[in-house]
Amino acid sequence: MSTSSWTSFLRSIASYNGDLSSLTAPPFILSPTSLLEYSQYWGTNTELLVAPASMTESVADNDDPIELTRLLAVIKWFLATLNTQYASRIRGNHSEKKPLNPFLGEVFVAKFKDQSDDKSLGDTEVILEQVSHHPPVTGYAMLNRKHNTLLEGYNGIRAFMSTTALNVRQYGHAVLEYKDLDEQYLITLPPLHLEGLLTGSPRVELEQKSYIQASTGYYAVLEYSGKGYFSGRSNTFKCRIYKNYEQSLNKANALYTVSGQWSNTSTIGRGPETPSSAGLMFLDMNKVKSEKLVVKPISKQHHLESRRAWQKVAEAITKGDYKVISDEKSKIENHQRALRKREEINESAWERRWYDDIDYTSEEHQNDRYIKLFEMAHLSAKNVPSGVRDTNSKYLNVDTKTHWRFNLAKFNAEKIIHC
Ligand code: CLR
Repeated sequence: MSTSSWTSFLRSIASYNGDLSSLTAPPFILSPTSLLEYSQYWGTNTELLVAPASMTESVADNDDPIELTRLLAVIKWFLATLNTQYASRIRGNHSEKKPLNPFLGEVFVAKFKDQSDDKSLGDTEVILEQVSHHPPVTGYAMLNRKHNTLLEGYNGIRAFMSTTALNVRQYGHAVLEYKDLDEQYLITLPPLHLEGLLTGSPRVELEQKSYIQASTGYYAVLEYSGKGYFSGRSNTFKCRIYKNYEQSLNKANALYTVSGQWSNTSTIGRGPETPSSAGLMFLDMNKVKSEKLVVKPISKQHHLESRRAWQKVAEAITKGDYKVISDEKSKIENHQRALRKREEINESAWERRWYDDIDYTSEEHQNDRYIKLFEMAHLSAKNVPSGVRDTNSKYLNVDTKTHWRFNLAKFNAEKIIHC
């Protein structure tokens, strides 16, 4: 990579503020993968994902209520997804690149195949759809039919530049549901930034907090830090678990604290701190199993499926053929522009395939279970950065409450695009 082009790229993004689609990057930091695919990593660890589904009274091995045991199991799974979403995904080439900017209606479907000997895990279907192009918003669902478990949510990315980092705020949330237990978990998406821009090796560091609110009342607060904050290590976190949101107002009420590195090992202890030496091992990421993602061959894919749609661009990026990259990208962009134009003339809108937009202010949603979870955790259910409190004065005047939600019935009725 030439230093001068890197420097001029940095200069060009120094004042950058807004949506990723308008960020133009030089070819050497382009990734051949669509940003849509980045949501697949919610589903990599099937064993941890489905474990809580079979945790009923009969497996209790201490005096804790089983609901608390299940929340701890959900946290294990969550830490494993953080690792695949933000760290292990790039382990091979060590730094982040700029993903392809998904077009409206782009989809990615695949299956995490059960590789266990006794086939007890079941396959997890991955169902991703780009529900908005500008700003980019992805709808995601991970469906394990064998364990009647569904994770679904959406993710809108906004980014702004500070002196040394690209800061990213995620709009949206995830909801994990164990249908047989009628139990739900609302999960907020952590703020993050890209470090290492100045040295040309960008990597993600999570920051601030994210929350997990269980329908059982239990509530977890995860706090993130990087090098030189709590400790000298990157990817550090501390997670405190409380009986409910009200109890969390005083740290001393924490039932358990888990701490360590979400990309490596973590320990657990009772109460508000984990004694670093005496803590009990909570999760060793090196021992977490991942299932294998099986994607249909490109020749069998529909033209809206990511890898087929971007095939020529991806090949050109791998070869470093800048002219073909830009020609093939323009073809996709022009086609999208023509579609939008036609919709405008016909006064119609692009029909989302498997996701619905849900307005929380509308009458029909007043008894929505998700709204209840937002209320329990005192989180704003408006269209604000994920994890913002309902009392945050900066966002009090935001009046949109539109969220995206997976519609299983639509997916089951799908005739053309299958995992
Ligand atoms: C997308 C949603 C996933 C988690 C996730 C992981 C990595 C993030 C990505 C999200 C958004 C886009 C992202 C990426 C890391 C790098 C990339 C921030 C949040 C940016 C756009 C790359 C910019 C490239 C530079 C060199 C400027 O669940």
